Amino acid sequence: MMNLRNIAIVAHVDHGKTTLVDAMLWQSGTFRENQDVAERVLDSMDLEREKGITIMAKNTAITYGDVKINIVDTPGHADFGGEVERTLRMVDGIMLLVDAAEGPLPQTRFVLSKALELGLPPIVVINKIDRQDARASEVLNEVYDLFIDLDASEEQIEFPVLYSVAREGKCTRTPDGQLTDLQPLFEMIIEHIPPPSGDPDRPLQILVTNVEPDEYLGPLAIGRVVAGTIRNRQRVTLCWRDGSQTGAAVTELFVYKGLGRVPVSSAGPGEIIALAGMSGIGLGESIAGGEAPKPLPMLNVDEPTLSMEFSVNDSPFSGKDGQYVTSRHLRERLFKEARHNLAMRVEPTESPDRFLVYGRGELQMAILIEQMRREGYEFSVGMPRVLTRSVHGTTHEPYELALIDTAEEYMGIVVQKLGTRRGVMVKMVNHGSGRVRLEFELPSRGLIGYRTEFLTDTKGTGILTHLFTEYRPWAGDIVHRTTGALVADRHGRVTGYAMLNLQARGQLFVGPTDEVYGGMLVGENSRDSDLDVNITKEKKQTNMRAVGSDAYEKIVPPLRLSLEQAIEFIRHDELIEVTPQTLRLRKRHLDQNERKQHAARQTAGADAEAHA
Ligand SMILES: Nc1nc2c(ncn2[C@@H]2O[C@H](COP(=O)(O)OP(=O)(O)OP(=O)(O)O)[C@@H](O)[C@H]2O)c(=O)[nH]1
Ligand SMILES: [Mg+2]
Repeated sequence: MMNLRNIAIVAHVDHGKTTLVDAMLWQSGTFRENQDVAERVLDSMDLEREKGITIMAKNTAITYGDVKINIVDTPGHADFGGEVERTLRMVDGIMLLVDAAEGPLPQTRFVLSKALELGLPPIVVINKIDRQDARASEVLNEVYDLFIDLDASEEQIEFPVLYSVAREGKCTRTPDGQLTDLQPLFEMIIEHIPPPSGDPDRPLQILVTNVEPDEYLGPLAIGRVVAGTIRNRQRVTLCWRDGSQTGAAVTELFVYKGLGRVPVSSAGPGEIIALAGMSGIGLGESIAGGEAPKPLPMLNVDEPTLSMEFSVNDSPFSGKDGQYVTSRHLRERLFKEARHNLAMRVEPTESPDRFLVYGRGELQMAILIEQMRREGYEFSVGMPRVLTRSVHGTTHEPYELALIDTAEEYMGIVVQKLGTRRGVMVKMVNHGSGRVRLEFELPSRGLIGYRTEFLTDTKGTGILTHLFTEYRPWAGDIVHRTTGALVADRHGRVTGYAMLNLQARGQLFVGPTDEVYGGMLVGENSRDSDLDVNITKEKKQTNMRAVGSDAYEKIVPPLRLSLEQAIEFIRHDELIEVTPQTLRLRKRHLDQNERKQHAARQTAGADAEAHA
């Protein structure tokens, strides 16, 4: 059997995983000396490159000496925790990266707890020791504390440690030792991560942990050979989630090499493979062989904590620039997503035009929305709602641990704002550097819509991360947005004249000549109630000379909300209209009278949803 190691690289967001994988690829001779390779090459999706974050876990493989190392790069953002959970089932150990200044953060804790549960041995890499504010030794102690906190076994706590500057592809075994290339890291992996076990002669068992589209071959099932040997052209049994089994034939068999896949004729236990011909098989299901095919335990990941309504776009501008606009299109696309993404679930509603999408967080939802609009879909989405549970007759809701890093001067406003959102401060650390680290426990509800406010309050310098912890009794009302909206009362084009008159009322979201419709949100009202306005008003011809053209220079530039900002802004009676070209905010009920009737029926607990 080939000398093999399977390892996942895990960490909190931005601690340098993808950068370290870059360096490992270069130093294992995957690229030619003068090859032109993008930085963070594994972040290959458009949205990943734009946002500078990893969204999907990805496989790559390198060879060091005569050992092949399969490496899985994972996302660090909490919303994509589902990706990490399934990834861990492919590997025999982890590289836990921790930023030498930031130390362990919520997602470090989450991924480590999942790895420890599976009994995976860790290698700890303290990265970014080149940072001015690096405090490697202290951070190592925090990592030990975290292991103890998570009830790690004796063996797990005796992890080997490396210190690195991933960006330069360098590391050292001691905090102030001489930096060398990554040889110590490769050696550590080979020494400390066990080779996969498994009998090549036993009946075949493969756990499907990913499905990737391929233009020519159709969907490829990616997974790990847990037992037995898979051969190209072989007949196998697909073991479905509902317990049923069907036959299929392997039409192509690949293993990973560098950034790509190479065809092979067979692969043994421990290999991470891609298979064509396994039509329809989904994440968490398995592929088996032999006379009496035996499925592997189904893969499950943590439950979603929030939901968002996706509906057909029924605005007057519907169908103007989207390619896919019907409820059938929406339905197929959403159900496809749920099949490929274990941390997401889709449910139909009583209306064929509306679906509930369940997920882990606002960013995860925003990424799905952004992907869909790029693919040509047009639809509406509502405000995120948390999922409540009934425990012995009382309503429970999800709680988060929120970690905040901010300059001391903004601490007051942060504490005050989170207080009104039912946050309780449980820890405060002052590193004496002018920055403080605060920990809050609060309902997930309290964080919905907070990020934008937080960034404004801390002048863009604060860091906010959070992690779902547990369900607790309902905390009571939380005020989401205290301001009302400026709502267009008719269809037409926005005029500069109308904007000049309206801008004293609040921040406008639209600019001159934008087309609006009745019921569309054109701005934020500075008062707490909605105000219907005519933003298409033309100036009377007779006054033409009274206002010179320079008056239009007084128009305050509109605030064009980003998708994330829009998601945070809308209330339960509002929607975001998403099309490939534009984002518009609107009232759910466009008609003024209908809106008034519904407003009367609103209930206090409208930001939650009952969940059995
Ligand atoms: N100073 C310093 N910066 C680094 C180092 N390694 C990575 N970075 C920077 O840290 C940022 C984040 O790096 P990534 O590799 O994208 O981090 P990641 O852990 O893959 O992030 P996610 O996948 O989104 O969780 C980038 O701007 C890197 O250039 C390092 O050793 N030192
Ligand atoms: Mg990354």
